[in-house]
Amino acid sequence: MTTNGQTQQFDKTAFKAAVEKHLTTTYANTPTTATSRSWYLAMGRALAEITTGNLLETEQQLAEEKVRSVNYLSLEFLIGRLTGNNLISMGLYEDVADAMKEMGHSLTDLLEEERDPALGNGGLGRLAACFMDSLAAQEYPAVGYGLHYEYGLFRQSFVDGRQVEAPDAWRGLEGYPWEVVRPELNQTVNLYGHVEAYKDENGNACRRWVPGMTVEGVAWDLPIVGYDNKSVYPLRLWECRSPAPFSLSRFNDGDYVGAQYSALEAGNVTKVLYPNDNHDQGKALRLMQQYFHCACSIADILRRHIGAGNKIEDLAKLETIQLNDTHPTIAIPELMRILLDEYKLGWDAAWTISSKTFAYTNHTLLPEALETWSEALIAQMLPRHMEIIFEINHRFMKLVEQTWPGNNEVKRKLSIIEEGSQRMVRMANLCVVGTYAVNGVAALHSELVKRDLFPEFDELFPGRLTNVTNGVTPRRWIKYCNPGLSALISEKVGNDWPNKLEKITGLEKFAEDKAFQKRYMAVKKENKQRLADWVKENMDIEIDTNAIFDIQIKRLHEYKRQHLNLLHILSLYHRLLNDPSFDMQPRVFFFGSKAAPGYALAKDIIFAINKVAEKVNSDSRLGGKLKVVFIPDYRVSLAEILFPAADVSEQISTAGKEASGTGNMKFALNGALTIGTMDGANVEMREEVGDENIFIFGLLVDEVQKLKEEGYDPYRYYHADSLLRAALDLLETDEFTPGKPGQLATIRHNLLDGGDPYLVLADFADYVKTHEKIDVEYRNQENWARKAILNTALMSKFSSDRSIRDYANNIWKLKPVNR
Ligand code: Z2T
Repeated sequence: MTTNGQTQQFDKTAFKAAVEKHLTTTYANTPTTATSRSWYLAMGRALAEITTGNLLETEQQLAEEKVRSVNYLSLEFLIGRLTGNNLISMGLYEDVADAMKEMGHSLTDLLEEERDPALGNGGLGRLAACFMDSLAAQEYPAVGYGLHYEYGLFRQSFVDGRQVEAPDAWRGLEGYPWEVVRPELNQTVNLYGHVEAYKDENGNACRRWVPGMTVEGVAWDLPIVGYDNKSVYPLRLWECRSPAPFSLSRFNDGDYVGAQYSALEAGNVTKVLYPNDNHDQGKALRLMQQYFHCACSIADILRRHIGAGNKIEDLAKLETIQLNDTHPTIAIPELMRILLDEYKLGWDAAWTISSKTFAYTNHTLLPEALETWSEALIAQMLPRHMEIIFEINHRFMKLVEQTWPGNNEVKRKLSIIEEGSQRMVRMANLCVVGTYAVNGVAALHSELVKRDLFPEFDELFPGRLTNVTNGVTPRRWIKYCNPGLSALISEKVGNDWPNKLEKITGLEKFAEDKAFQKRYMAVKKENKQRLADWVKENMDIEIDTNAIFDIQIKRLHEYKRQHLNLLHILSLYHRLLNDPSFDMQPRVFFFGSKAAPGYALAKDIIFAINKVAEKVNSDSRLGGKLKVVFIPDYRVSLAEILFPAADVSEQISTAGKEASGTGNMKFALNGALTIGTMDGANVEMREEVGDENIFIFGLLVDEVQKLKEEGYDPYRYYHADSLLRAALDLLETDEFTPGKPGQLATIRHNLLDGGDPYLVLADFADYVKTHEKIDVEYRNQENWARKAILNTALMSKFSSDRSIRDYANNIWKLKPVNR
């Protein structure tokens, strides 16, 4: 361990020589003619030399010491740009800025050359990235396993207000400077074929998979650099390649284009990230991605385990495997298959190892996001795995029978196999049965997992269902993205808060300090200016930093209720134009959000916000009081500008629908006040900051349920509330789409005649009232400053370092290793 600051020996002369060497030999450029992009690439490569060396050292030490490690399996890692963040973790930010300056370049400009590796959709993928950062910062031995998508989440642009998607070739032509290919770690993955019965040398009846085709898994490592220490852990991403892009046996049978290999060229498997957040699309290629990911990762875990001289029987002692949602569930039957068919263990021995190795995190209760795969599809692509799933279920059904004799209803409900016109495998049920721990991601969510999703499972396996509240890394989400606030914090509480966030509580006593309030608000102003400059430069919209910056940035989904925000904006528009007695603080409403390409209503909401923005921003009658800015192509690198600039954070999901939320935490840490429902982690944030420092509104979970049971009627609210009526009716006019009335009407129609499944109208009045309170509170700047400071000061619980310690202590039983 080192004390704060530079953890690497830094030799500036040698570093400059390394950059120049990469510039000339790796990228074939000369210092006099090279573009900024080449300089960034060369600098990245020179830095990656250091981290790759540390990665190998860490790897070797952990293998020698036979320490227990966690393997984090996730189909998504939304890491964001690495260069700036790694420089901070290495303690080299200033030194490298200096070195690059001597070579004629500004570090901050060079950092802008990096494209975001967008290997995730939203919260789930970003959480995986924060967790890797916290594992490394605290030196919990870990490997992250993911997929090396050729194209990450699509790039978004707006054409006449509508979302248009373009492919995201994140690595560029030259490749990504931080990644290193590890050919010695390659794996072979089997697919299709059939299962064969045979007798082994002792005459025992055995089964084995005779695959129909094989593909190759290529390992790429990205370095996860520990903050202020020397550990570097791998984020290992598998790329699928095809040694022979077709089935050899089929080819020999003359059946070259076997119908079942339809979608298939192996090169397709890791081509693109599926762009759905909180939605299961059920495509065969996605199942293939999932299996490919699991097969490579499990094989690599076993390679490390056996390679270090350990016995297979000790797997659960030395390795634990965390499944990030059900996406990598197929890892369970895959490990079972290897233990049974390759290591020849008996069922019970294999099951003991497997079920003590895996743990599962649930991230949603939304029914449309709960994965099921058709038995027929699994049986075709992975015939041996389907047999094993049946056997797991058969044994599990016996346990259910013992517990509730003769109760077929409960069997039908708990079964891993869902009966129906076509039988489906319920991946969440398989996870609960096949793991030693299941956790939700916030206290409320974990209660609902127990109460609504798996009530009988909680009885069957007492103690298995638990909670680990999410968190975010203070390195990226304060220190790196908000240098002004970071300097202020360090001045008051010392500079070791980024990996000891409890220290930040020390700010509490400055909340009333007028001088501190001034400086805190001055930092906020600078951050608002940085965002305003970005908006001017990229969107040519003028905004006033004296306005309240009110921000909603997250994936577009009905349950997140961007349309509730829009209705509020329409109500303000209506009042400004029609009610002479109405006045308000100037406000700018910011949105940043991508819609899944196939989600029509989500795309309509984007279109509506863009159209309203166009009109509002150019309407001189509003006297500059109201602006709406929809930031295109929202991504991690833009989030780094948006969070620090916010006054108000919108966390307005229907109660019970947002499992946790993590953007809510980033906002509050950076001193924005939350307007939010009693949902997800908002509940715990309120507990920490106190009811006076957060704006809570809307129905509670039980009230939502009750209202639905009583028969919710959106028209009741429409008829009773003239402001709501005015806002909704504006959507039918051509006010925002001149000459084309009705272009925005789908939203109104969905809310009034579509049953308003997320109770937007039921929460509207309270939402408007709460915004009025915000308006009043903001006018008193000292009052607002105090609340904002208290938000920063009282949010230390939400460091992902604490989340990881919870996992390590309560689930993984993992100890840190100090190097
Ligand atoms: C996702 O981002 C989340 C849940 C999912 O369930 C899928 C995706 Cl892609 C399958 C989000 C939750 O919606 C959010 O509340 C939570 O904070 C986040 O995962 C991390 O736990």
